[in-house]
Amino acid sequence: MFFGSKRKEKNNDRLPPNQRLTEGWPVLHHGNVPYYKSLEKWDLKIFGCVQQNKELTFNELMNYPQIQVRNDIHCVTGWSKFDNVWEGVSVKALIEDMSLLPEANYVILHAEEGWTTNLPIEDFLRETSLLAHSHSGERLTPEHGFPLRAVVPHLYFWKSAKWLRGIEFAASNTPGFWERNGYHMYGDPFKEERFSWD
Ligand SMILES: Nc1nc2c(c(=O)[nH]1)N[C@H]1C(S)=C(S)[C@@H](COP(=O)(O)O)O[C@H]1N2
Ligand SMILES: [Mo]
Repeated sequence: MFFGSKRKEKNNDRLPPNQRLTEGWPVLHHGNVPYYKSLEKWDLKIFGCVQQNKELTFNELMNYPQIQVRNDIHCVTGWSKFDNVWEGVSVKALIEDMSLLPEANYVILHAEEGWTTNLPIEDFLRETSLLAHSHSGERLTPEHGFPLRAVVPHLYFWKSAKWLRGIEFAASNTPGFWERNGYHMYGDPFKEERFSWD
């Protein structure tokens, strides 16, 4: 009894307001799942407020320092999933290699089919942000973002673009797909920044 209530107390710190814990892993997105037969035509474009635009092949990207992180994810629709183990390229290490212009204050992540999401550059550059290719030691499935997705765990999970194809640095904060449709420009789950009016 004592341990039970103690655990509950701990979970309450860890679970943002009005979220419930899920054991499975829901699949959620707008649009179609891309199914890649090969990654020959895949690239990641880095552009905007940088000295030089870059287009990296999947293999070139994999040469950057990789990290493994464990974190909790929180979807704005109300589910949270604890203890996700991700593996992928460290955003910080990748971006250190790009010469950003001083006005690069925001990031727009571009996914397949023109889907986008926006966030401040400091949030993207956190040590816990990564471009993940694996979850729980296995390659991402097409539904969860194969071959590469962003993971920015301290914001609601819609900021973690699946099927990432571009990273744009921008001087101003331009709303992405869900942000244009009423979602919050920042999206801190612990402050319940779900909608633009929150
Ligand atoms: N490209 C793309 N990425 C996306 C989305 C999307 O619609 N398109 N939806 C977001 C939302 S709302 C959530 S909750 C998570 C869901 O990721 P999952 O399906 O791996 O759980 O992906 C995010 N990334
Ligand atoms: Mo979501």
